[in-house]
Amino acid sequence: MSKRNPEYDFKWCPGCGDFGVVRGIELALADRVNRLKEPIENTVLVSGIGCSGNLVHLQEGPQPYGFHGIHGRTLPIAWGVKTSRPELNVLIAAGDGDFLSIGGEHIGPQAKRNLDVTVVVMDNGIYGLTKGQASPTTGFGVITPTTPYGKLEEPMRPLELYLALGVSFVASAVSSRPKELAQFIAQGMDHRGFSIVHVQSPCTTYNDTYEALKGNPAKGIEPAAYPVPDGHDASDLDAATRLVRQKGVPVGIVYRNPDSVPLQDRLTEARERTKVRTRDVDALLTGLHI
Ligand SMILES: Cc1ncc(C[n+]2csc(CCOP(=O)(O)OP(=O)(O)O)c2C)c(N)n1
Ligand code: SF4
Ligand SMILES: [Mg+2]
Repeated sequence: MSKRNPEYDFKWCPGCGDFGVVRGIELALADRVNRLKEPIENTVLVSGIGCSGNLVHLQEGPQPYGFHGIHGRTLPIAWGVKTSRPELNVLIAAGDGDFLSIGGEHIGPQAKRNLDVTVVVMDNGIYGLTKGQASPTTGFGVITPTTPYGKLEEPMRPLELYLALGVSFVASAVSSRPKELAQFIAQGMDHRGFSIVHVQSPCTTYNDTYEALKGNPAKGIEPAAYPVPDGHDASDLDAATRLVRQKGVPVGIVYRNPDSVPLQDRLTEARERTKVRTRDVDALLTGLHI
């Protein structure tokens, strides 16, 4: 994507949380360009399918390369981009359905490889584009077109899942605070290894969670979102796990593995070893050992 496509007529609904996410990404990329003196074209933004996936067409201002992928397969696409062009900064934007449901099987392997990409998960607790069906993060008992008698499954707890799978950087954010979100995304992109910024991004049409996240004292609603406590040690996996098991939505850097070794370093090291073996094979083939 070199400029915004004027023929692309998709529009988000008024108040959709995804507006805050797109702003967060724009700010994080502008910061990266300024700080690292890296051209914005060095970033490839891979998105999935959903209201969230349309983000790739809705960037304002200077544009990264964009790849509007297929549902649930942002990680395989990003893996291909990063392993063939390791010098590129690869950023992913995917919905909760896309990333955690159809695409859920890809998270574990990429966490174990420590693929050096950053994922921004846009969690509205629903399938927005296809008109409000239940997603993995939809709450228990919630009525949707696919759960007319109330959802029978407990909601998935993505932050716990990421930590259990070995994701080496995990942040949690809300879309209504795009500047803060931008800082988390920037830190995720700076991290060498697999980073996920999980964003609560309310769907004003099918699952409006603004009030639940922010709270409303007049109605006696406590805010679900709270800042990660100052004393939290993000390098401590046990502390991170305890934090995400608490009630509510922590906002901040949850975990950063200080010993993270990205896949690219392992590949480089493996190639060094392979070179030696190739020389031996060459020598055998040319008869030099005989
Ligand atoms: C393989 C495949 N299965 C199903 C669909 C239909 N589909 C498109 S978007 C979507 C769900 C989107 O939900 P989510 O990823 O949470 O994104 P949101 O729209 O909420 O941002 C589904 C089921 C599809 N496009 N491709
Ligand atoms: S349906 Fe929901 S997620 Fe999709 S654009 Fe509208 S408010 Fe946003
Ligand atoms: Mg969704």
